[in-house]
Amino acid sequence: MPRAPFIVIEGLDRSGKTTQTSLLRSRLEQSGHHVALLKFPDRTTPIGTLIDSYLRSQSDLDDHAIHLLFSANRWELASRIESNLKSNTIVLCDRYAFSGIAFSAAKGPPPLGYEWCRAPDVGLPCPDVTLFLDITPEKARERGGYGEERYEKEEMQRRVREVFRRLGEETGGGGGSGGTTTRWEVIDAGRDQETVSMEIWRRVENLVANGLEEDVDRLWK
Ligand code: T5A
Ligand code: NA
Repeated sequence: MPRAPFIVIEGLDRSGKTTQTSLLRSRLEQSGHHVALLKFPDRTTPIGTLIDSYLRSQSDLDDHAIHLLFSANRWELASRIESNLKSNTIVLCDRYAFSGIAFSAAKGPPPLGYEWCRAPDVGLPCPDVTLFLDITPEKARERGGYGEERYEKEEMQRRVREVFRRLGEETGGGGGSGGTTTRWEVIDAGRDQETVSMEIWRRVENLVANGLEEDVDRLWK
């Protein structure tokens, strides 16, 4: 029996990830699928509470330490992702390891280094498709404004976008360092919600209808 797909929605702050994951979830449920919706950071777990306090600048943590907490927050849910997929529940995820690397690698000084940032997430369940919502920092700023949380500064977002571009090339292309292998789809998220949501549906439709025969892959392994 085929298993359900693991779908990740990624992107810069304000690119519309939460809006689109929610629209996609409704559409999937309306077409009769079981869906488990995850969001990273998951601020509800004990580790998530530390992350939340850091993001709201209520606590300070060494850059390395917070990076590892973000990754641990994903590992907390790794087995749940796998068991859902095996029992034919689609896992839909709002941000994943790619955000973890992009935001930490864009920080500094001193820089943490791309390879160092990637290491703790090696071996996590690999998404079958990652939909990257691409938006310019200027356009993102028009939506509700930056400024409330730690990373919501335009220059930071510009650097984050560059790291995401590298991740897309290396991970989506199947080449680069580490074997994997997610299908990486770039979507212009500067358009209206309905247009973006129709395009997302077009990119997942076949995957969702057919399911997958192969086991869940491991990220960068
Ligand atoms: N982070 C995260 C790390 O550093 N390491 C990690 O490992 C992880 C997982 C918090 C921060 O944590 C960092 C990255 C972040 O800086 P978060 O909790 O996901 O991450 O951030 P949120 O604040 O919840 O979400 P975002 O700011 O990223 O916003 P979304 O989800 O991309 O956008 P959304 O859907 O909430 O929409 C934003 C606004 O735009 C409007 C919406 O109505 C809303 O007002 N909008 C549109 N407007 C016009 N046209 C469209 N197409 C629109 N779509 C949405
Ligand atoms: Na969000």
